[in-house]
Amino acid sequence: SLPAVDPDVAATAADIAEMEIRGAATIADAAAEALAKQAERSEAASPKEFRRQLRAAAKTLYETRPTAVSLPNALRYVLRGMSGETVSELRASTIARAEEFQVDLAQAQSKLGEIGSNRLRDGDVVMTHCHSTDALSCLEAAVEDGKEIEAIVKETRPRKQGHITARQLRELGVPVTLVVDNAARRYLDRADHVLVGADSIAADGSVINKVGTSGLAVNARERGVPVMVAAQTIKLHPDTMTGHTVEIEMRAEREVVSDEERADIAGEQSDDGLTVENPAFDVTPPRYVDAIVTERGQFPPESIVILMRELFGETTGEPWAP
Ligand code: RUB
Repeated sequence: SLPAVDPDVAATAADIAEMEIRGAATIADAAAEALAKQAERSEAASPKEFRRQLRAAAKTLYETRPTAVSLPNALRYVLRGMSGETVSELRASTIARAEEFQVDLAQAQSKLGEIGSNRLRDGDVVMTHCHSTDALSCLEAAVEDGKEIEAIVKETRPRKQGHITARQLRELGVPVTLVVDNAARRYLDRADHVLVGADSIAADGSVINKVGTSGLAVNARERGVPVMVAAQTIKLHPDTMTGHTVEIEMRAEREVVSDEERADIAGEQSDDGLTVENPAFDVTPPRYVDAIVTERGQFPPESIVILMRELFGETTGEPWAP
């Protein structure tokens, strides 16, 4: 069994599980920082003990939410950079590697933003779903280039991440129309692009993102509105190259109905026959996606596997595997 983790690591894990820390890139950043904290605080007496502690921290962070591959990709990146013969060398290399990861993540996001902004023209209207820092980076770069952009922001039930998107777009000076999810198809008439992020991208180019993305993409295709996915390469899911499918997180029913509402729906009946399901993500097939924008350039979804092989070709196993 693995040793206990630093309280700060446990707190970060709890924040990810409860979505105080959320969104694939932000989760990855927090996970790298937590590993650095574990390294910094470690009082391990031997290199072996130090490695065991770091593996335990990685496992605790990994077990929070299953869908965003940026999390295991971040853990793997940091743990693979752990090197040295002594505890102090291991500590220093882990901390440096985590920092490098965080710097690269921020740089990749701004590079991706510049690339993605090339798809947006002056006067364009963009429809968003959920809250994606990668997607916002594209909008921010377009605004910085002096383009006038308007946004139609889907509320995104049940957690209303659309409110975060709306607030950040207003901070950029972008006019925002906030709509309930059910109004999306109606408002697609006014949109020049659908722009979303991703939690994972599979080898066949499928995009795993906030539930509702797939329906939005199908409707957008029907209306002729191009769908753009902003996703750093850390969102590429290496296991899908060998046929693994991405696990879709099922969250608590209380996010959808309160205990009171549930009792009200059940009425006189026993509530055994009432099921409330709350999948947090869904899968958009590649044929509904026009472009995946990464920090390495834009790709049609069907060709993303080439980039994936180049970047993750030899990646296998769990992030904390020795
Ligand atoms: C967040 C979500 C975001 C992606 C991309 O879901 O689906 O679109 O994580 O975000 P949740 P980013 O709110 O359940 O975490 O571009 O910031 O990585």
